[in-house]
Amino acid sequence: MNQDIYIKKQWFIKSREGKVEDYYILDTKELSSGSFGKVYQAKAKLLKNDPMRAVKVIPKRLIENKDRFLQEVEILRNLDHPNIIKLYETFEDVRNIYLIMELCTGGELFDQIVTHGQLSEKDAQQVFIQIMRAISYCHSKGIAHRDLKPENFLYYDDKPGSLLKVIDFGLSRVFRQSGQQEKQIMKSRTGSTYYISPEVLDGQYDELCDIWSAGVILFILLTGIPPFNGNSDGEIVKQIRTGKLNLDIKELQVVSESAKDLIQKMICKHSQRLNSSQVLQHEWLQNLSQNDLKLSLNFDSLKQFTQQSKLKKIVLAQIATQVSLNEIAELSKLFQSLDKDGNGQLSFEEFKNGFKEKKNDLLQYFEAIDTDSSGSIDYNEFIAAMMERTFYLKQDKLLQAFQTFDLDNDGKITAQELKKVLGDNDYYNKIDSKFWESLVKDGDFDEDGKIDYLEFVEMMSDL
Ligand code: PIT
Repeated sequence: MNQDIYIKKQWFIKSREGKVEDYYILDTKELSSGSFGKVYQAKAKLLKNDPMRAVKVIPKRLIENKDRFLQEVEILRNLDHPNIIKLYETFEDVRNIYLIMELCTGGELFDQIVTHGQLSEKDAQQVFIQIMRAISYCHSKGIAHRDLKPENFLYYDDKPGSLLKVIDFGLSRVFRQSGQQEKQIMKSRTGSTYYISPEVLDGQYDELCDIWSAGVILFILLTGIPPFNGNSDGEIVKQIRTGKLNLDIKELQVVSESAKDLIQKMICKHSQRLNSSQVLQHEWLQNLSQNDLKLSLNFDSLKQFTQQSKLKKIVLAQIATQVSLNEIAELSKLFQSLDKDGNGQLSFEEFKNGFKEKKNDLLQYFEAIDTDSSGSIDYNEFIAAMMERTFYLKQDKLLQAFQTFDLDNDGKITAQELKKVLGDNDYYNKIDSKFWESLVKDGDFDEDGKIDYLEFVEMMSDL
């Protein structure tokens, strides 16, 4: 089996310099005006099947430190989890930076709470486990959100059981508030004071501040009221600083001891607080009927994937970065049901459980899917390996993929272009030019040293 390709999905989430209007039609109506910039619904001109996207338009004048900002966007590019908003690509023009993202149409968790007052314990569990999975995944990557609140969780659509997605990742700290100095940021949006941990108020914190905020969200999910309240931000802050959590309220009388125990272990002194994997292992989240979908991994797709040429695997990884949840709903559910500890990555053990029967050589297949050799299978790697042929062979998918690699738009992919798309990193910088030429050979059937679109389609369909 080929071990010598190495793929990171963020290489395919491009920053483009072309005009955003050439690729997307932006709606005039705002979806939301979040912190720093407005979000619009948009339609991708090139995509047929699932063209709707959300576009966040960020005026450059609000960006205080461009490098820092781009670093944060890099983080978003890097994140790969079903409960985190997906970034497809970015654009930049003279005035703005545009983040092209997955479109969520199901509304904010905040609105659900406002409409229902409080949730049943069962519903709260379903919501909360998704929140914790997203947090746990981020913390495992060394990233803290720092501004968790119900406004920052969106439902993907309005079907029952819809996925919840975190938005606004870490971007908030790199912005200048119009007319204000930093530090105000956490308090600047209505309501966000409720969720701030005492350490953040003191200005010295780590990722456990997210656990505190999540604890406050859990409290609100179960009771409909915030644990620390007051008539002004100042009063709320005072309450938070006392650190006294009152669980002796009538709204909590019907709530299980187990849930209250968890809240207490999240909203507490930093030194006593659970970390995200401990929260996921807490008994309140254990008896969740993992509605085991009775799905299992399709061994044939897997086998097919591992036998593909290197270039074809690379292209499949690119296509996987651009699909939307609608198109791979079943695969996404399968991934989540296999991911027992909910950290968003499949270990070999978890992967093995996905097969009905015992299979030989599974470790080899596992390693072939793990194209960044991280030792576990990421969400995007999983999708790339398990996508159906009939799906990735759709015209618009192939054309979009081709254009990602055909950088100069001349209708041909060359070794230099492949190097440009993949090669700007430590791994490939060390590799000599023969490698890029060998990649081109995977699809260059007329041996002219380039891959044109027909050859590309031929390669992808194994004709
Ligand atoms: C949607 C729908 C919507 C808002 C968003 C996405 C916003 C996403 C977002 C906002 C950020 C950020 C990352 C993602 O940093 O109403 O599909 O500020």
